[in-house]
Amino acid sequence: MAAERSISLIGAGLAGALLARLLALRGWRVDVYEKRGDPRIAGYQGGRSINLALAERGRHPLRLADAEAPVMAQAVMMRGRMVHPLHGEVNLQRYGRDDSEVIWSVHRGELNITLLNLAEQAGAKLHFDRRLDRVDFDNRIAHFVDDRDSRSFEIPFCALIGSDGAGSALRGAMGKVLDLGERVEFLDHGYKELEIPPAADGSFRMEPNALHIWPRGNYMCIALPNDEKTFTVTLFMPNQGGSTVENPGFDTIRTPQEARAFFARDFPDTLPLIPKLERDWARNPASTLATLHLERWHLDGRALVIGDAAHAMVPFHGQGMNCAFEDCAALAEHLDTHADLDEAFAAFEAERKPNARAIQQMALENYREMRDRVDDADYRLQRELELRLQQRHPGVFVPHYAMVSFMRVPYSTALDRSEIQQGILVRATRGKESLDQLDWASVDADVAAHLTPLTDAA
Ligand code: FAD
Ligand code: 8RB
Repeated sequence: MAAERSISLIGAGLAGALLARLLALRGWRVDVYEKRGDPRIAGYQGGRSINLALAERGRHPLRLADAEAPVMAQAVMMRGRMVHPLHGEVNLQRYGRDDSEVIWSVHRGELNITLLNLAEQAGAKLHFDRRLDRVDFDNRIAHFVDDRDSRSFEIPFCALIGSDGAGSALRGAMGKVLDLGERVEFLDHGYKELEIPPAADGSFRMEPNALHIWPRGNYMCIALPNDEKTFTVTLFMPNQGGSTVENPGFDTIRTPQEARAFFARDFPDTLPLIPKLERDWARNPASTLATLHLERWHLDGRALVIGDAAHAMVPFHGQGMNCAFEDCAALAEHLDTHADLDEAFAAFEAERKPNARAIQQMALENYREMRDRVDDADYRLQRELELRLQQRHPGVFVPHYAMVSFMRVPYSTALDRSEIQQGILVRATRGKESLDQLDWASVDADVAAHLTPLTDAA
């Protein structure tokens, strides 16, 4: 039945555009409704950090959609963390063993446009300036508003998929007819973005092939390269500081001038790189960070949420988009293999919910690591041991970062194994200052006792 293979997506962001492409390629009739104007005409109105880290998990769904090559054409390689200590030398901590184990910085606006064009080429119909307002699930009618003139539209649907981001309107509508078990966990830290423009000669002002980190204990800055030779700097710190200058918060830095003084003290090497610090500080608001937990992702076969709409997470593993892209590939697969939508949505939820949970937890944990641990001696010894154990036990001991960023093992598997491995690393290095002091026979025995070979989703 033709109408059965018809689906309406809410939101033409990263997940919506990719899913539209995947489903249209598989012969579905796809309509996508996006509240904003067409970014290909209007100019990109993102208002968000313009670069994102793309890892293997995100690249694979792009490959399935024949979208990898145009995306990678504008990507900048990031080989590792470039750590900027307050005192001491800048140093690169590689993410992987060689240049095949890296992550990539991609421009959000360009990525979105590339995917929209490919979705359209595959036959998906894109409808811009259509904001989902409310849904009559009984009669299967969705109500949209054009925010330019407040006109409203009633559009019938077979099934709705909410790829409308963390503030999902579809999730809101579903919540009115079904208890979704929604819980938002706010982090008491926020973020603010600043820009490093190109140098006078048009080149990058720092090493481009790295993700820069300025760890400062309870807060940090990071910077990702853009292909137009700029960097986006993001400052993460508590929303509320303490009473002393040692505990800054967004509330204790009250003016752009105080922001400059703060950077001069804590991030002195960035000051000459951010010429418009005061302007950026005043212009870009401090934004909040949160994890969204949702017990139920679908309303029988009528509606489903994916991506940030289902499981928004804090940014510290750079996996929000990568996870959303994995969702798209998984959903396309389930829609192909299940005869009815209710079953397909339920199978998708069962597969993805534990994995979303796992990456949400790992993302929270990576904040402490980035801001506070990367500079510690015991941490560095554990990383050194991790690499040695990877060589001694290939395919058995696989570093945490590699499982998350270079492989496609389910996030829940990565989390379980990382917890076991962390135990091994801690037991082996306790009281030790160098790997020379290790009792390798007992470390190997610990590995053999707790880990089995890891099989990647090939
Ligand atoms: P979105 O990409 O947010 O798309 C939602 C779309 O729905 C938007 O186009 C929106 O306009 C539209 N919409 C919203 N409401 C409605 C409505 N009522 N009706 C119609 N349309 C609507 N992830 C990574 O993997 N790596 C990174 O390095 C990374 N960096 C990030 C940096 C920043 C500053 C931010 C904010 C996020 C970052 N993320 C990163 C996370 C990533 O952006 C998200 O996880 C990803 O965009 C989720 O995709 P999505 O399609 O679910 O939502
Ligand atoms: N959302 C990233 C990593 C892990 C890096 C590492 C971390 C900014 C908002 Cl904070 C962050 C990572 O462990 O060495 N990979 O990719 C991206 C990150 O922040 C992005 C740019 C970001 N995401 C709201 C702000």
